[in-house]
Amino acid sequence: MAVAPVVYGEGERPPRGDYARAGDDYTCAQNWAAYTAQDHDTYHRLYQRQTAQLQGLACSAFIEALPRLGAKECIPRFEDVNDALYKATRWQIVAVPGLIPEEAFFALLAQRKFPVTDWIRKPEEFEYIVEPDVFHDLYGHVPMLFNAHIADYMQNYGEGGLKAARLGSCEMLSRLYWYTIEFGLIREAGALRAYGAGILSSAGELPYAVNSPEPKRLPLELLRTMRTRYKIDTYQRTYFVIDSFEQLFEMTAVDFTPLYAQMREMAEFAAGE
Ligand code: HBI
Ligand code: FE
Repeated sequence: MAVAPVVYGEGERPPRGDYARAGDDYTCAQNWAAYTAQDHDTYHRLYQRQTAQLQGLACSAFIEALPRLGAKECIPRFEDVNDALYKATRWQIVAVPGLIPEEAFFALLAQRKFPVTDWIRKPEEFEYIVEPDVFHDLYGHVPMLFNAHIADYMQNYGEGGLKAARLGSCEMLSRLYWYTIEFGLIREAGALRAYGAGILSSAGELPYAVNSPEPKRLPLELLRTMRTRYKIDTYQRTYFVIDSFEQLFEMTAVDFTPLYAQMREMAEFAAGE
């Protein structure tokens, strides 16, 4: 296994950062029975707080699909989520112990499998957590996988990622993922709305990304986006905006090979430039 097992604290269930329980593809069993009442309560409270502020901030595809996740009072069983998700877009979710290496991540996406971290943050991390946990992955990402265009975009991204890895251009492609799937904004009937999972699963960044006068908002453009560095520990300084999911899908359904070559000759942009 490429990743060294991380030591986890007593009483943390499912064990956080224990990669020994994962297979070669980094997937593992969710072990739903091991969640504590406190784990379920944390999920329920995060779910309620975030859902209460979606109107006027989240895109309509997200709001419409959210109930299809099923349980909100407790962490859903992944197999139940899959019953609905597979029927809708032929996607499935698979449990993973946390962040996994890029190539393993791309390989799963290429098979229409989205890796969902199975453990949940501790109550003292309610406001903020650096790593993805089950709330971010499930609540932030999975509703958008019910959208046919996002579903296809994500599979393309996985295939493109495997190719970028061969071409040594993963970093550029990771930026596109970051500024679309994680922090993307969309214009709906003239108004800005969030579709990126990092925004949709954050109580503070959701109103900030959509309404604050502080950050820059630029139209999504492949070269500009892939040349822009990003922040992982603060709200974003720049957001990229699409006009429709069709536009995102069409823009990215091209061969990136010449773009990577072009970008190597070009300067990068700082996060808020
Ligand atoms: N692993 N579990 C998990 N979730 C992610 O979102 C993730 C990952 N590994 C790599 C990764 N994202 C990024 O490098 C993407 O740009 C590929
Ligand atoms: Fe994410």
